[in-house]
Amino acid sequence: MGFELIVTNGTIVTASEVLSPGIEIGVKNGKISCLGMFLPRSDNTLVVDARGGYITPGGVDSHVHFAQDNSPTGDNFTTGSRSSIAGGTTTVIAFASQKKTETTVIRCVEEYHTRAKDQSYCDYGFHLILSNPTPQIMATEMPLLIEQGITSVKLYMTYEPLKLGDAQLLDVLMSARTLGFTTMVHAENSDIISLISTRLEASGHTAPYFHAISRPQIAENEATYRIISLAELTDVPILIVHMSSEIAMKHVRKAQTRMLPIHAETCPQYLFLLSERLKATHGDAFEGAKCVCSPPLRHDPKDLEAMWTGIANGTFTVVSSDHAPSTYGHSGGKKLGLKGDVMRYRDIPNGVPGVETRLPLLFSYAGREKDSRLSLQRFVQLTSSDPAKLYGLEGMKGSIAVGHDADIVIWYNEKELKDGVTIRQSELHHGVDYTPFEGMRVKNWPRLTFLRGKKVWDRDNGGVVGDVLDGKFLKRGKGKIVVGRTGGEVKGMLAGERNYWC
Ligand code: DUC
Ligand code: ZN
Ligand code: ZN
Repeated sequence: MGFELIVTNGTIVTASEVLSPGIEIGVKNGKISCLGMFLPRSDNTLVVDARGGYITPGGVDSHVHFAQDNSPTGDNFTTGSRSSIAGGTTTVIAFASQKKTETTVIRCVEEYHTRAKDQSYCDYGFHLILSNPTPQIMATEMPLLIEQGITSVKLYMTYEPLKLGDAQLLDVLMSARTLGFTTMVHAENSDIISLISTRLEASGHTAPYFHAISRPQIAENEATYRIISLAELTDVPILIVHMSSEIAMKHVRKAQTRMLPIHAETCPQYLFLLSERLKATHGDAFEGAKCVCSPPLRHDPKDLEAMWTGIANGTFTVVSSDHAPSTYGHSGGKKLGLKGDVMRYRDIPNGVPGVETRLPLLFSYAGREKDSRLSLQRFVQLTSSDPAKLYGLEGMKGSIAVGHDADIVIWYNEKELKDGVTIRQSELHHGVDYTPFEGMRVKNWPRLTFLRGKKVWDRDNGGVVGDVLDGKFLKRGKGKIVVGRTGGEVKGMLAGERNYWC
């Protein structure tokens, strides 16, 4: 049998190369089986003309929230994954979230499987949110989950219903050391936020804008330094999610310079949006609720600039969307923070949608134009290949290379789309009723998306042409360390001192 699909006449971008335009992709059984020139066609080969556009790997969005209990008006797997493929993302890693009252995680993971199975347009995996990491769970249930392909956890240092204290964080890190799962951390100091919030509330400062005032950069800074210290103490790799401030990012940079395996993630909202977006607009005093996310949007364009520097200089390993959707117009969504005329930012569900806009926003700044901020290869690293490595999908996802799943995005030839695309809620495919990026212009958009060799998105001919039965659960292996290494000595400790207690 020949190739079932050949993609021709495009420029393939990988994490390390921009290949010559003549190179074609040959696909067999849903996998990339050949990269070469003048690949042989058979009668059964579908030849897709990339029309001189760039070809990148399907996006791997390693941080999305679909079908979570705490955002009942947001996206389920069907709407969230539909939005994913329309924006070129073919793999998402969502969350199965343990409640603090639960003394098992098996039930919760099973429940999230039922929320996704046969309801996803793209491939998916789960991270486990651990809010009650009992010794029993860590000793007996985590090994089972790892066998089942759930090889990462998210820990919170803030939010009463989710947060772990330092002793609990250390216990989980010690388990990660033994079991090898990847640990993601939401780093903000809970007590700082709580004290400021109580005082803001007492003085009547409760409109959405005060969300940003209640979570200053110092809260992110302190928690970031603390979790890096705990990770260094236990010699365990971590990834700090959704970073937004330069002062916190500098701790990561410094740790990486010391070769510690500290990874970091940022998101488009921290590259493009400022806290002014939390203020009243369009005559709607509450509209800022649409941009309530945590950490909050920061105040100064220099804050955005700093995140772009982290993108370019390698501090960030991944750019995820942190798609955390809550409908604005629904009383169970963002409007939970509005009781009659009274606005209360503490009751507004946190998060912004963005799974569909992540790739187009970042791709607009990738390349060699005057206004480019990252190379095309770095775009691929941040959005596909490095999240795949970090979360145990290496060899399967995130790369246009032989043996990988044929997850492929074909962008427009720039001449075809001279004016770019203006982001409009009316054109997006998620289940929420707004986008924080409304009206922003991007230079390009995925014209075609393929999932394991099947066309699932064709912007000019039918839009979403995939099916909810296309997406499959990804049994992930253990993640790789992308930055730094374990096994280093700790400042002020004797060589091998850890062996006394580790
Ligand atoms: N953390 C997330 O990861 N997403 C949304 C809100 C939050 O606090
Ligand atoms: Zn978080
Ligand atoms: Zn999140």
